Amino acid sequence: MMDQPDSAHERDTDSAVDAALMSLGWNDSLAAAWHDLGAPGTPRRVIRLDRGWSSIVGADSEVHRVRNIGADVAAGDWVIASDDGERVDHVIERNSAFIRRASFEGARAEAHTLAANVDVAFLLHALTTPPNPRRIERELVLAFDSGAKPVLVLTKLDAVEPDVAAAATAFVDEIAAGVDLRLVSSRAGSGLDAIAGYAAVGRTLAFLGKSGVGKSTLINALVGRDVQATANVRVGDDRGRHTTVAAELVPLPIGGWLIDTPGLRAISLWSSGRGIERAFPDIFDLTDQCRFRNCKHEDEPGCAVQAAIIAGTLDPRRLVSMKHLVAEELALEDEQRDKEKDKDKRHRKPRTSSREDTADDDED
Ligand SMILES: Nc1nc2c(ncn2[C@@H]2O[C@H](COP(=O)(O)OP(=O)(O)OP(=O)(O)O)[C@@H](O)[C@H]2O)c(=O)[nH]1
Ligand SMILES: [Mg+2]
Ligand SMILES: [Zn+2]
Repeated sequence: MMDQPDSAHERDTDSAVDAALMSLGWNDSLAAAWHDLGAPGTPRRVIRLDRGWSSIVGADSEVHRVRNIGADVAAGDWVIASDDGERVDHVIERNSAFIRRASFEGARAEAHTLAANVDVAFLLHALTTPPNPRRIERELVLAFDSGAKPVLVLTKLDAVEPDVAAAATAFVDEIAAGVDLRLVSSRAGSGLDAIAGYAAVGRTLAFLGKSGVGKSTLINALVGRDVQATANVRVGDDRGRHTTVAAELVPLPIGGWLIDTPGLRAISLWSSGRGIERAFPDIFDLTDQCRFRNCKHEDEPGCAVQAAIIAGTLDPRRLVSMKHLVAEELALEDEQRDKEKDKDKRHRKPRTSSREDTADDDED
């Protein structure tokens, strides 16, 4: 990591440090972002996030606990601690981040980052509950916007009849065309190799999904021992008990890391990328064939989307769902714009009589 070592010994030490960082997930783009910050301190990775605290580990493998005061930190982030080792000073620019809108009442739009610097985002759903297409679509939008590769996983294969699994697979495949889809049973140990196949030294995988879908159980099955606590779902409604309470990076025996996350009730959008477009490629492809460029796919003549619905090749619920997501995203953008305006007002210096200032105030 250091430049121009002046002895063979230092060179060896440097390459050992590099190798240790690489196995933690350090890479060229993170290194470039760190250099852009002026290469301060020692980069360490957040391997566990509790309320207000990060557990961070660096090339020396020692775990330190630091406070996150004022820093937006997520599990998987690379950070620099302050010189006194008390708190996080910098969060190095992320390669990817799975972000949702924080779901507390009354609050204005706030982002909640579930996991950062993730290469593959696994979206887990239990086969014991009929697949919820609207939720899957939302998760896909977030996953595509995160920059990670999404993979859908249907869990608890052992707990359902083969025809139930086959029907769910066909159904999900249609909602998530082109997205990898895997079936697993942590209990029977089936399908694990396919999941492990995504892992590699330095690579980070993350498990996301509702409480009780079997995220922690699958991690234990992949690791080969009980590293994460698990708990039975409620009898009757299949709901989990929110057993995992902190996002945590678990090292995999084959190399790389797996982030276990607490079960998520709601998935609200936080995005302004191309997530919706990528989660609905079928509709976006059709849109290109509509006669009018600004077609709303309602009753315009020459609408290819409505034609597909009439022909039975597109489920109308999918169009409704996509429109909801687009509306949600637009509302969120408005809210974010308002928030920025408020912030600007608060931080604005005392007014001068300069004309540019006045012009700024009048800007949208
Ligand atoms: N039959 C069967 N049950 C499973 C399987 N995987 C998980 N379960 C059960 O599902 C329940 C919930 O599993 P967890 O791994 O705790 O679920 P989680 O997704 O980590 O839940 P939270 O931590 O609450 O978000 C446990 O009782 C598991 O034994 C499976 O492959 N087959
Ligand atoms: Mg769990
Ligand atoms: Zn149209």
